[in-house]
Amino acid sequence: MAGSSTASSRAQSPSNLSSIPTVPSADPTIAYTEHEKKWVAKPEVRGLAKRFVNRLIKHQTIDGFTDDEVNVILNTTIELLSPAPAFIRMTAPVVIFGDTHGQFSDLLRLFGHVGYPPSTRVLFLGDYVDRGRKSIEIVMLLFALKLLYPTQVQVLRGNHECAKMNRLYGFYEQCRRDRGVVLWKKFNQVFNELPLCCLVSERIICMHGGISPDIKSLDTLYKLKKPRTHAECDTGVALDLMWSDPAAGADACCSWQFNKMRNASWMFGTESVKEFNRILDIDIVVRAHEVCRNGHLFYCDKNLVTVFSAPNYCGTDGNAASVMRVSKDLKYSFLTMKPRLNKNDLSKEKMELLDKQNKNDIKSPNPMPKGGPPGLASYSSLDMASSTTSSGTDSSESLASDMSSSAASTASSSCATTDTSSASKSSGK
Ligand SMILES: [Mn+2]
Repeated sequence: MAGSSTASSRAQSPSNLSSIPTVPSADPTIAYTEHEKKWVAKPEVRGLAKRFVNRLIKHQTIDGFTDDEVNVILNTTIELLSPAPAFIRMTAPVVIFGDTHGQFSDLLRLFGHVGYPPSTRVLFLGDYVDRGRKSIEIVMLLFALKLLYPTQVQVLRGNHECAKMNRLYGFYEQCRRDRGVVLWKKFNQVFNELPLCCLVSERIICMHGGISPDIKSLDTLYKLKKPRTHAECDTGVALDLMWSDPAAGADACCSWQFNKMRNASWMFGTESVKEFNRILDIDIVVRAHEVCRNGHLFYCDKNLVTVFSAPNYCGTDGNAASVMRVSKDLKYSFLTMKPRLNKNDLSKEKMELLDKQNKNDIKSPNPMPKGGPPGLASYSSLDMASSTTSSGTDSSESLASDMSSSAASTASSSCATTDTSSASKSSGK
């Protein structure tokens, strides 16, 4: 990782950023996009992938499939993804999902509202595994859909798609219990092949964590290699894309500071994000990685938005879940699934925290009242209540997710609101 002095000196001299003479590297996304367009799984693998999808959607389980069959899906996913660069492109319209963390029934509920591939193009920002109880089901559904519709499904890597994390936070235990450790290792081989960053229609950049002081141009992303070892996951741009966070409140005026909350990577302020968007000539950063009370939250003068798609995270957090819909003409909106909370299940501390977050949200308008980020054609905010019902009933109530079942399907062990990086204690610090 770069030292903080490097970052701050660079941030203080923004003109240096744009004047670095670089010979543009070949854009690796072009070859990969062509590869994906032509790629078709063998008929028997397609048939198997369809059976996985059907069983998962209908019965929320892969019981009945052998380990060999799971391996066929995983090996074919590796075959499809190994030529993928760390940086990929997609074209809107697309629906963007944040963290899902093993909350499989909640993911199905969101899919039920936005539609499944291939009719809906989807981009996932990582953190499929750990915390919730159905991590295997989430990744198997996403990989099977990826094999069936390669250009309609993109799956980025989150910090939990690293063996060092998912050994500790639930995925390993689910694999060991349900399928065996050999399969856990195979899942992590697939995770090593996931891209880290996606540019949507040249205007919206997406990743799991956030930006990096070491990204100086698109060229940096063209040259980025997928991290395939612990050491590679724990350094440089790859680490930052999976781990960094925007700073809020008083810290938002700092350009870059060590991310103490994660014990890894950076927290970045408003000016850093604006500069990043300016030098890359993009409109907005879309990232996940942090739970939001309302499912999504704008930061940095609306130059960045966090999207989080696991409602009532861990069965305790009381948050809503959002997905971000980007239309063909780059208008965007959010579908928000509100948790139906049983306040008796929430601790006094949690209720106070939710009340506090509510007040903070008023300071950071969300959804955005008017205008929208510079460069985007327009902005609209729809929550699921207003955008998907036509009956005129109390839609927020009717569309609230059944949090009692969600809570029951998540890990009963306590979990933090955000990840703290035990992994990153060894990340070169
Ligand atoms: Mn994360």
